Amino acid sequence: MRELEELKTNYTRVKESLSLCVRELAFLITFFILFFTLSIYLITIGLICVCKYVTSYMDNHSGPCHGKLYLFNSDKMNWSSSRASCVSKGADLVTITSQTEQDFLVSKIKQTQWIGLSDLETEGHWVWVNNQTLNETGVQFWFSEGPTEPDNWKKQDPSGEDCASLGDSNGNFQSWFDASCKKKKKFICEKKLLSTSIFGNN
Ligand SMILES: [Ca+2]
Ligand SMILES: [Ca+2]
Repeated sequence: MRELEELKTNYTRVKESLSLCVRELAFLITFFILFFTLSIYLITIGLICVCKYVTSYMDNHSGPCHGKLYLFNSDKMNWSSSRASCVSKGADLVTITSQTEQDFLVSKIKQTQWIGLSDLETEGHWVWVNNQTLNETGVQFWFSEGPTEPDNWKKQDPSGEDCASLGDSNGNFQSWFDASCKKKKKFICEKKLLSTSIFGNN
């Protein structure tokens, strides 16, 4: 009889210990599930932030894979100040030397932008900032629907229009327009990363 009582007591103790173990195990599992979920959440948030940063960087600096680094500036300046701003960044206003490059830039803009082309020195003789002429690059994308460009329009600025922009204020982003160099526009800088690019060596 006494042995039976001892057995019962031991059974009760073992049962209580087991119950305690199960509770502790449940607590640990819950803790690990929460820890795991929180970790996944933080990693996901981290990846989203990195992706957003990379996407934003690529939008503003598109082209490193093409051997040219482009910077689309949101400030509006006249043509000379735009160029000076590019130069201060170790770059210059963009030169467009192929259909591929033209298409790429057109796909990136939503407003008219200064490009590195002007006839400031000799009226009608358009020269890129790297001194190349349009004959030398072999491509030009002046607006040709309706009144063609360049037209050196003098109604707004009596000195005419001696600086080129990609796109105009009417949403024609596919073409080049000559405009008064005094106008304030956004602008595209370009910096060469490699000696050769898919857009050519120009
Ligand atoms: Ca002109
Ligand atoms: Ca014009």
